Amino acid sequence: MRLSRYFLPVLKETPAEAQIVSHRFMLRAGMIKQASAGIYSWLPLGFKVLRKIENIVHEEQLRAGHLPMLMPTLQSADLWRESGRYDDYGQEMLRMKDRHDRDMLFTPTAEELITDIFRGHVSSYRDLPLTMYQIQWKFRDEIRPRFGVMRGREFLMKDGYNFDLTKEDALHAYNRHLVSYLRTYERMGLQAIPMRADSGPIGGDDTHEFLVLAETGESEVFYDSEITELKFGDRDIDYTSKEQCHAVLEEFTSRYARTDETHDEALFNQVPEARRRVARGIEVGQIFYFGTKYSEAMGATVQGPDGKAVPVHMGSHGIGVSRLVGAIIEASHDERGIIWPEGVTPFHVGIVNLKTGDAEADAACETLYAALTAKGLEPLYDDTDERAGGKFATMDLIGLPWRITVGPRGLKNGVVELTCRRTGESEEMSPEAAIDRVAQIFAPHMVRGL
Ligand code: P5A
Repeated sequence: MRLSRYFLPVLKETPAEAQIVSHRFMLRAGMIKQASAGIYSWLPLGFKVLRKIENIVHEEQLRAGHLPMLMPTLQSADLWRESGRYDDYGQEMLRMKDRHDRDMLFTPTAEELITDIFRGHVSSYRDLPLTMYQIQWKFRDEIRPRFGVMRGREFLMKDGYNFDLTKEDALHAYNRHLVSYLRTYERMGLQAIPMRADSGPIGGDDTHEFLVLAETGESEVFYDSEITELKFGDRDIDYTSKEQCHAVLEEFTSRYARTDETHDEALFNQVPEARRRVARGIEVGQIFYFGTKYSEAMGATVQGPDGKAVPVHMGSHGIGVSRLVGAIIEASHDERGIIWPEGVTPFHVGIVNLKTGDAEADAACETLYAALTAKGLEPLYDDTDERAGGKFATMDLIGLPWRITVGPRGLKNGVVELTCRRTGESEEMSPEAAIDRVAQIFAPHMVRGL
């Protein structure tokens, strides 16, 4: 992409309404624009990051064997009356009527709708196990929408639902989600810690939230510092293996880690004092096992091996896709702007032309741009006639992890400069060497087509 052709409405001033750093940088970098309280338009740069996050989520869900699908944002109230949640949800639910005076709602989550699909089509245990998921917009009329996309009213969620014959199988689905989530967050450059949590309006006893530690997080968390030393790494996990998935759950949940809702001071005090941590975190996902709560209320049964009808065991599993954009920025920035992890960066590398209009510099930039693009990389080429300082400030603000600087002086010696946004370190090299280096850096982070 050429910056002269792009829509990047960068703000010089810090917007007064933004209280936390991610919200400030998202507004300043022209990623989002508020449409009304807690509701945002995603401008091209922000939308690109959102799509990258979605793609990683899809890849990891497919790897775990889950089936992608899509359900509507508007639902009939009738299903929610069946489950008993129509009244429970209270003012968080946005309700409306259609022209026939029928009660409708904007989906805050989709347990009812998926259970209705299931009961309409599945009647035998032979069709189990089954896990389907979607990435779809949700609406919760939060009392206090704040911090930009972190607590929106409209937000993008990955929500997955598993259907199993037995509790044991459903717990395997739970563990499988835990493993796939660890890998998902890690690919986004995040450490998200599973913590025992409260199930709230979704229901059930078994639930973990995934928290990214950050001072600006909304949740207070209590944990054993040993948990932060665990790395998921590039493990070759067989998702169909109950033992392997269970072993990962054991490893990542055996130390004390709880949100304030489930915190137990006496248990916490058994952790050696030097390892006890009280901090704040951003909830980027939550997994639930709730057994037969919805299947019993809504008559979702299958015929078991003995011919008897039994309600299916279920769970649901969510990732805060739009919230993740903010969470990643909270975890990765400096005073000048965002520092995107390689896995989610909107463009892989910035090209800064120090002297737009200089024939040699222009030609070198064009060659770099074409060669990077041919390798499947996405460069953002600043071909504007802004002065060099302004170009660097914009690149730093929007957070591309790598920058290639091209100027007449370097070109005389046959070199360009490759700069790492995170460390600030620069190295001179030939344009060809810079292209190869960038291609090499991103090789493990190229999101394959779906
Ligand atoms: C699990 C999937 C559920 O709704 N039903 C379907 C279950 N879980 S949850 O924890 O309530 O939400 C899942 C994730 O969505 C994000 N989230 C939000 N993001 C931005 N703004 C909000 N107002 C908001 N509310 C929830 C969180 O990351 C949460 O973990």
